[in-house]
This record gives sequence, structure tokens and C-alpha cells, in this order.
Amino acid sequence: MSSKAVVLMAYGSPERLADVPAYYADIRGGRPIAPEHLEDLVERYRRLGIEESSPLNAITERTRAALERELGLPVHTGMKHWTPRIADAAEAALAGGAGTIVGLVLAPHYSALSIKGYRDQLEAAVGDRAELRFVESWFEEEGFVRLLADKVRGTHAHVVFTAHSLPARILASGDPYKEQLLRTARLVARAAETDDWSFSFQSESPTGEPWLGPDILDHLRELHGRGVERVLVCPVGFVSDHLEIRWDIDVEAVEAARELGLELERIEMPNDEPPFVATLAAIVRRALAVPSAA
Ligand code: FEC
Repeated sequence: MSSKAVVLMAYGSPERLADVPAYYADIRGGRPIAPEHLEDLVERYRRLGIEESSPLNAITERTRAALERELGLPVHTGMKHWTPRIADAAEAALAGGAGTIVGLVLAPHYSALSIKGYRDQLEAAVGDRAELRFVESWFEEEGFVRLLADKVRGTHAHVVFTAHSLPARILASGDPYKEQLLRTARLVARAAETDDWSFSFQSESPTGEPWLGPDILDHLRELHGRGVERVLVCPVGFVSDHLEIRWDIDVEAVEAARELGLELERIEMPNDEPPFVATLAAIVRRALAVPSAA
């Protein structure tokens, strides 16, 4: 029987402030970057205190190590936009003798503009050197829904589920992203026994085209106008503390709420919590239980 390994993939974060220009260039994939957008990004990282090390990368490493212990299989991390790259993780898995590799992204919802990019990088790196079992999405995963519901249950606040926005053109191509997000939100709300909730997008990027909305900042104004006084933000499209949580929610959305006189809290992110690691392990075990296509 061939040996098995996991390539655990994340967006990636610049390791230090000096890496931000190269990191942003990687995200843009060669398309031009307006100097003011780069300055703004450097400033956001600076204000989060990311001078010499990145909290996102440290969290991903803790999650990797915990998953490896839980599964008893080698788990290698690969970043979409920084190092170690997804190709580095694939090489490490192959060097360890893996004949079957499970590819799992630390983002639950599929879009051609997000998960497909991870898949393309991993497929190109592995080629025909091992069997690849890529997990496309896990937005209905029981353990994931349960752990989010546990963080929301009992709140007296209006729950706002959020996820990263994407260019609105994805809808015309039948991309499942938005439907999958709403499905997760509905499942979590049902399990938490609340019907006082809504959904908004966050973290839109200045690319000059329309993005999916409503954006959380507009949505907070709208909720305030409806008489809502307390909001609990539950990001469902992210699983760890990073720029989009620590800046877009904890700074921008918190400031907007304060100006409106709205009370705003957010759930703790799953990061490397044991129930989350157990959920990831369940997804990997299921992927490995599927008989080989060969
Ligand atoms: O903490 C960190 O250092 C990294 C945080 C981070 C995460 C993340 C997740 C997602 N993104 C998704 C889509 C896009 C699209 C563009 C885009 C741009 C950025 C920029 C930064 C950034 N993203 Fe991101 N994303 C994170 C960080 N993202 C920084 C560039 C500056 C800015 O816009 O603020 C637009 C690309 C373009 O310009 O063409 C599209 C999606 C996710 C959630 C799924 C995943 O995690 O892969 C979707 C974390």
C-alpha cells in the first residue's frame, strides 16, 4: 500500500513588512498595482504590528502540527501567495514517499476565483507522480457547522455572517460560491437556534469592477437604520485570525459600528482549536476512504 500525506493550503501572509510589495505582486499575478494601494496595504500590516513575523503563518503552522498529530500522517503546508509555496509542500510530500496526497484548503467554499487557483497549483506540482485527492469544498461539514453554532448560540445580538467578497461576474458563470456561503450561514443559524441573522460580504479589493455585496460597512448602516443595536459578526468564509479579520472586522467594522452607536462583537476564529482540527481530520479521512480511481 502506498503511503499517504496531506498538503494543507492557506492564502499565506507576508512574513515581515519588507515582504509586502512582493506578496501583493503575487496576488496581482503581474497586473499593475497603484502605488497608493501598495502604501495602504503596507500601512494596514504596519498598524497590526506585523514588522518581523506574521500571525497568519504562525497559526497555519500550529494547525498543521495539530492535524499531523491527530492523523498520524505527514501534513505539509503550502501557501497560495507566499512561502512555503504549494509546490514546495507537494515536493516535501513526494520526497517523503507519498503515493496518495490529499489536498485540503483552509477555506470552506468553492469558487473558480479562489479554490480553483489552489487546485491548479497543486495539480501542476504533483503531475502524475502521485494520486491527488483534492477536497473542493467543505462548507456543510458537520463539525464545522457545529463549532460555529457553538460560538453563536445564546447571543442576544443580531448575527451577521460574513465572507470575502469576490468580483460579481462570478454569478454569471454559475459559480457556487455565494450559494455555498448562504448554505453554511443557514445551517449554523439553524443549529444555533437563531433566526435573527443576515449575511454580508467583506474585504472587497480596489480592482475597478463591481464586487458581491452588500459590503459589511454598508450593511451595518442598514441594520442600524432598521433599529438593530447589537451585532455579532460570525465570519464563515475564513477560519483563522489574519488581516481580513484583524483589520477589516476588528478595526474598520468596529470603527463604523462605533460611529453608528452599534455594539459589535465577533466570534473567536477556529484557528487551531481541537474541535476544528478534529473536523479537518474527519475531512481528510473521508477523502482517503474514497477508493482510488485507478
Ligand atoms: O493575513 C494576511 O496576511 C492575508 C489575509 C488574506 C486572506 C485572504 C483571503 C481571500 N482572498 C480572496 C480573494 C481575493 C481577491 C483579491 C484579493 C486581494 C487581497 C489582497 C490582500 C489579501 N487579499 Fe484576498 N485574502 C487576504 C489578503 N483577495 C492583502 C490585496 C490587497 C487588498 O485588496 O487589500 C483581488 C486580487 C486582485 O487584485 O486581482 C479576488 C478570497 C479569500 C478567501 C479564501 C481563501 O482564504 O483563499 C476569496 C486570508
